[in-house]
Amino acid sequence: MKIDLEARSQEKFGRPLAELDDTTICTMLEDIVREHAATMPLNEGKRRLYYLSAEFLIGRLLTNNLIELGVYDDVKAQLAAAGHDLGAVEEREVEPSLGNGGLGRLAACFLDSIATLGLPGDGVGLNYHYGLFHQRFVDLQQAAEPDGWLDRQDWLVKDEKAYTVEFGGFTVKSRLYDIDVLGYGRTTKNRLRLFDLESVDDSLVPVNSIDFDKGELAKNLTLFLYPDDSDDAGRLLRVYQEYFMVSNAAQLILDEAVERGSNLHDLPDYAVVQINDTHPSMVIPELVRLLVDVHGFEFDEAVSVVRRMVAYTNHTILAEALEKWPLESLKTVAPRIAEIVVKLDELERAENGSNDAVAIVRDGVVHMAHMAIHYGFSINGVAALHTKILEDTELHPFYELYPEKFSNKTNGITFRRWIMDANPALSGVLDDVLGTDWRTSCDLSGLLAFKDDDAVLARLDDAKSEAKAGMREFLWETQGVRIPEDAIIDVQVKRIHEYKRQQMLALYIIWKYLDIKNGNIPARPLTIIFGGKAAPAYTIAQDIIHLILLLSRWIAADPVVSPHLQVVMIENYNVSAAERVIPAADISEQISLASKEASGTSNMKFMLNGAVTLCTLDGANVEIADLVGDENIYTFGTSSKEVERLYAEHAYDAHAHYLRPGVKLLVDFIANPAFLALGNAERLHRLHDDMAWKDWFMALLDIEEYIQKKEQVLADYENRDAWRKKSLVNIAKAGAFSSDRTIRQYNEDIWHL
Ligand code: AZC
Repeated sequence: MKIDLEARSQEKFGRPLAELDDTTICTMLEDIVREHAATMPLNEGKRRLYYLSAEFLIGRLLTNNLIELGVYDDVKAQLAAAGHDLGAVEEREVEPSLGNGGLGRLAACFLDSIATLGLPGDGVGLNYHYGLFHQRFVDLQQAAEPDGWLDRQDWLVKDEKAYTVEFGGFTVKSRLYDIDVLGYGRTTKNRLRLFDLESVDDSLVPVNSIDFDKGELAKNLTLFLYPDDSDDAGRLLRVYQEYFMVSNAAQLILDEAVERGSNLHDLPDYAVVQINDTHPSMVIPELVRLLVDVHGFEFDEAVSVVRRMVAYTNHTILAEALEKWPLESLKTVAPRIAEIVVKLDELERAENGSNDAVAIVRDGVVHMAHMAIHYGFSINGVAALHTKILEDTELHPFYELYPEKFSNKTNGITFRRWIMDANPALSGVLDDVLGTDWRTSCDLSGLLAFKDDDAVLARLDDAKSEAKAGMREFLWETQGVRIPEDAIIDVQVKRIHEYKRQQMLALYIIWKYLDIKNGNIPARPLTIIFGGKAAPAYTIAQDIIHLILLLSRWIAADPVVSPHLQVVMIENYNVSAAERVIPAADISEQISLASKEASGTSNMKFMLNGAVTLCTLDGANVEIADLVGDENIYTFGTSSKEVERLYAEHAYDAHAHYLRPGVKLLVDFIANPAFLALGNAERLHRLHDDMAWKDWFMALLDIEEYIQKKEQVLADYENRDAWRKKSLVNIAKAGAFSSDRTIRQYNEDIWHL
């Protein structure tokens, strides 16, 4: 592809490139890329993958697409010659708001790898107009506002395909929008296909509030991602969304298979469906419905076709995330689907001897994961430990029934975004040291040979400094905070959840604050950075945000402590913020309660960018630890086996842990009089009491060992040579976590594209 920006500027605007502003240039570049992508043919193959997901956290696309097309450096140079900075232009792009966290970002990394490997496979989801809420901090608390990203984006292209979806009592028409998905160095593409309502009405959304009229389903279904599901109306809305998504997806799948020559009896030769957690699992009864009601199949044959084409990924063992819908809700939303689900349940009971533990419908409740396991041909977990827990405990009865269906697919991250795009300085060093092959192979192991090479270690260090400078600028411009130049950067960025234990890091901060007050002055400043949103209905998570914001303000105002300790909570943390912060990190905080974090993916991004991990042996941390070896990672905490035992035997006594003197001091600090006066007393009391009496995710069990380990990390950081080596080893071993590897495994074991 050749781009001539000067000519384009003259042709479009009748003005030289030098005179255009950044926003105009951004749109112009997006147009150029989009128009070029429109001419690229799709990846072909008899069998096509449909990756169904309620979320695709794709991030900004311009830089990524310029990299995929191999024109990034050229565009940058042309802009520079006209006095423009591509970095500033990139900032004008609005980030799409189509995902919550890990599961959505994983889907985005997967699309990138599927396209890069040249496999025929599209993402299918929903076009949420306001996506996930925009987070603001008001009075040291999270406020949720609508994120009107759709008004200002330039990538969606209307597709001519449109379907009808029948709900109980009313029918809607859909509209399909596509975003082209390019692969690195490829001349062919895939698509992200986002369904919307034809009758959607944006005016239902009030300015500055995410509360809206839940009554008018034909107008509001695609307005928000996961509407607050804490009440019945919200929960029901989500079932409507899911059915809307899968009905459209199933119709699209059949349509395209027929276009490519399928007679539908051979559908599994033409299509394979990966369902990303249970949200799209109703695609199973919906495919059955279409085959029986529209295409005249016998029920049994329809089921046998669907069984050979659907695979399911589980992303969590948290009970509240494993979807269960009242059968009555399904009857309201889609009566025919409820009927088919009941028949699928009866068939399963007939086949497996009616075992309630694995039933699809039990006591009037539909277990979506059970349906996906019985009628899918594959089920996978997302890290070795997680899959083992599924097999041995959480889904054990299913594993006994179908051991051959189970497999592990450890998550991965795309190197295009998480190093080439996010960390040009480090990418440049790797090019010089290793040659550019790593950009396609994702193999960085050659770096190990330079473990004792001072020049290479120094260059890696320079790249880290450059990334830190970029982050400092970003935090100053977007958050108004200044970070000391020589600070150790310690980062925990992810959704706010008790199991991820941001509250444990908050307790460390309290400990450190008191330690500095006691005269123990650290060797250099420590900046602890948080980022993440809390579900609006998740009260304790909001309380944790409040505590962090309060600590941040409190410490900043303390003249004794503030030169040594700083707490930053990034407002509205998203993919763009991640791209600035992760490359700059020294310490990667992965401190979930062992057994609870299915995999984690930020752990992989930090490692790739040379941070050293401080972690529990949970999710993919276990695999990172195995790869880098003891001297290059810091692990602590109660083992996953022991945690499971404590839960099973109800043997964890939070209050006993609270009463230990060193611990009580820290927890009580949350509700100290000065905090109560400065902050929200209700929130602080609630959080304090929750930790002192319940502490469901056992932060108090691990806190002392955590503090000890963290202090060791900080001390070791001062041995600069040893630390640089640790950092190098982490980068060198990160190739194992390329999502290209993950996708190859999905393809070899499950999809067979
Ligand atoms: C997340 C898991 O919590 C995380 O550990 C994992 O890395 C990620 O999926 C990708 O597999 N799960 C979710 O985001 N789950 C939901 C329901 O949002």
